[in-house]
Formats: sequence, structure tokens, C-alpha cells
Amino acid sequence: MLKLPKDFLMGGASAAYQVEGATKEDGKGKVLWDDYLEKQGRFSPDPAADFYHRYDEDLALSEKYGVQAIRVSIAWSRIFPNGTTDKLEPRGVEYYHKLFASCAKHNIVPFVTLHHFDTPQELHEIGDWLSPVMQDAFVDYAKYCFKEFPEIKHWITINEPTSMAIQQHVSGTFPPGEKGRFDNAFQAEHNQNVAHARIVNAYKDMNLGGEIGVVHALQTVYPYSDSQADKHAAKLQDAFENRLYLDGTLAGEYRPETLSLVKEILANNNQPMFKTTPEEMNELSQAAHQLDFVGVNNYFSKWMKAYEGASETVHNGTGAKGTSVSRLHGIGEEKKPDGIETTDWDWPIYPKGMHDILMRIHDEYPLVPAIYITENGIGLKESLPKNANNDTVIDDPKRIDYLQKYFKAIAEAINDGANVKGYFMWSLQDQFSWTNGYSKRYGLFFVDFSTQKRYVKKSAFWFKKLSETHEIL
Ligand code: BGP
Repeated sequence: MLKLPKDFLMGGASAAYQVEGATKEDGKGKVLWDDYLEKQGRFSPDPAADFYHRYDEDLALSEKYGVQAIRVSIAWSRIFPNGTTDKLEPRGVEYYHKLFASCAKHNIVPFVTLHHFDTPQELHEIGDWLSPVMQDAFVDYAKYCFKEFPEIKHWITINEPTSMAIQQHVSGTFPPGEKGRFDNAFQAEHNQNVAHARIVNAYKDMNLGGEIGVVHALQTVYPYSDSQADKHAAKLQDAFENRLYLDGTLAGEYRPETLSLVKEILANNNQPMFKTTPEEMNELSQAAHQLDFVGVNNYFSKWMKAYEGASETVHNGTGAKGTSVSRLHGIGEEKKPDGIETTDWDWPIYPKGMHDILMRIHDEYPLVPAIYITENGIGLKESLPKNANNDTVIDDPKRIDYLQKYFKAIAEAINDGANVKGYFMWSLQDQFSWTNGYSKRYGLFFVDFSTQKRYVKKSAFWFKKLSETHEIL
């Protein structure tokens, strides 16, 4: 039987905008999503899981079910409503002090993300990650948080720089909804790498004794067949989705092969190369040498086939299985081999991809001291039985099966030498999903969004046992 190491940390994950609700309360400033979602009219970020008012209840449940750590993010615009340090909102600051005190009360270690997809509206309007003003404001906000919240010993600079950049500028599923602007995506990624690095370096200069890392979305990319063309498509996709920021944040430099693949993608799309300065490259190098950990968000893997046509992407945001399409001009087409199971949202379930990505960090990025799995889990359509009462337990065998397989892959990677220190399941409780609303449930705890009542899922019992015994059954 596979076992996790004795000191392996078992956690649950969340992000401010996906759980807090209360988007207009206590002076919170708007973020890029507020008007965008309202205009779209599909779903509202309120009340989400009403964590703004119910955090203590959720942390008590977490303690009861073996959750030893939690990933939360600070909503930047609760503290600085328009993003800059010119105007401070003390009620936002007070909320996070109370949240962190509740974590301490329930013996839960908070890992705190500074930016989880929620750029303040005013900074979004001037270019978001493409704007130097935004980068400076982010560094100022981060330094403020380091001083204000000394109770936090585990910081995460940015959640998934690349998925933010790609969804904002290539697939168009995040505001501002641009499609096909590979140049903007690469520039935004580089700018996030630099902002991250400046913050890591500032944190280390402040000598606060905690640890700091970054969280990346990492999908292992495989060729669809053995043909040279498919193998090359996989390399291009990997450069696009993984390599640029892995190099920038974990090696502190962009390696020649990475740059040549990025150039090829941009040339294929007649778009210019992203810009860097020597000062920025110094920041990257310094930060990579002082980084304490990398967070890996891994849910699925990808298979690539050569593709010559125009870019075409269709997002499955409803759970209608088989509807997603991703064909990118100058990169390739996503095509899954037969026999690999997918979720209703077309995410292939492939635990080997988790093992392979962990081993890749271990093999190719030796500066990285430690890895946490900062997100992993499965989105399912789940509902409350009609005759539910306080003792109702939601049956979620698919989630238990998914977790068993992924935990085995993680334990194998640890046996093979990867220094994985902990795991945060996405998600702690059911939450609001950016592009899927409320029907894609990931939680250990079920949330009835109409009453905000919590119910335990069977997977929470499974999780508790694993947290107590470290034995993967
Ligand atoms: C990650 C994000 C999370 C979360 C998760 C699940 O990329 O960091 O915020 O949303 O994916 O994604 P989804 O909600 O699209 O199913």
C-alpha cells in the first residue's frame, strides 16, 4: 500500500472571489469580473459560498474532517478599493485579520495568495498585466500585506499567471475577452513573472521568516501520435502553456529552446516577440534563487495533433460533454486518444500526467526546494436529495475514485524523488466557478447555494482518513 510522508500537509483550496460573495460589502472595490459578469447575465458572483460571513463555520468543518491547511486569497480590492495604496479600506483589512485568527483557532495553516484572477477594475481598464502601473501597484499592495499580516507564514504571489494570460488574450474566456492575441498573452505572462519576482525579492529583503512561492497551472502535454508533426505540436503547446513561466519563475531565465518555440508561435501568427529588459531578467534570476516552493495546479493532461487551419476555440462552460474545441493556429489541435475518461466538462482524467509533471519539475528545475499540489480535484454535477436533512451525506464515488488515483500518482512521484510537501484539494467547499457558474461542484463540503447550508460529502470522510493515517486506500 502506498503511503504519504509523515509530515505531508493535507489542505483544501479556495479563492476570494469564488467563495466570499459580499462583492459590494464593506467598501470593496470592483474587479474585472463584476461588470463583465453582469453584462453576460449568466451568473452572479454573489453569494458564492458566503465565506465572507461563514468562514468560521467552514473552518470548524475543515478541522473536523482532517483539513490541516487552507489556501485562501486576499481580495486586493477589499484592501485597496481602486488597486492603489492611495486609499485603504480598514474593514477589508479587519476581515482578513479575523479570518486568519479563525484559522489559528481551528489549527489550520493558511497559505495566502495575493492575486487570484481578481484585478481591481481600475487597473484592469488601463491594461491589467500589460500595464506597468498595474505591476507597480501590485508590488506596493504585496509589501503592504507582508507588513500588515505577520501572522501569515506562507505566501503565494500569483495564481496561474499563464491561464490568466491565455484566457484573457487567446481563448477569450476571461475579461477583456480577446481572442488570438498570442503576443499580448506572452507579454502578460512575462510581466507577471517579473511582478512575481519583484515581490519574492522584496519579501526576502524584509526578512520576515516565512516562505513564499508561486502557483502554476501545469498540464502535461503529450503528442497525439508518434509522427514528427504531432510531436512538434506538443512541444509548441508545452512552450505556450508551461515552459515560459516555468523557466521565468523556476530557472530565472528563458532557455534558448523555450524562446525559439515562442518565437515560432508568434511568427506563425504574424505577431511580435514579447519585450524584456536586463533589469527584469536580473529580478527573475534573483527570485528563482530565493523561491521557497512552487505550487502545482494539475487536473488533466493534453494531447496535441498538428494543425494548419485558423484558430478556433469553444469553451464547454455548461457540462455538455464533448463540446469543447481547441485548435490554435501556429500551435496545434487538442485531440484526446480513445479510451481516456473525461469529466462532463471534457477534462481528461489522467493521473500519470500528475506524476510526469512532478518529475519534470524535479528533473528540469533543480533550484526548486519544494512542491505543493495547490489545486487538484474533480468538478461534478451534484444535487441535494429532496428529503435531505441535517445528517444527509452526499454520495460522490467519482470524486473518491479520482482522488485515490491522483494521490497514488503523487505518492509514486515522492518515491521517485519529488519533494512534494502537501496537497490542497480544489475545492474546500462548493464554490463559484469563473466560467461555469454554480453547477460544477468540486467541494469536500456541499453547499446548498439557496440556503447556504453545508452538507458533508462521502469524500470528506475519505479525506479525513487519509489525513489521519497517510495511507492511500
Ligand atoms: C483553476 C483556478 C481556480 C478554479 C479551478 C477550477 O484554474 O485557479 O480558481 O476555478 O481552476 O476551474 P473551473 O472553475 O473552470 O472548473
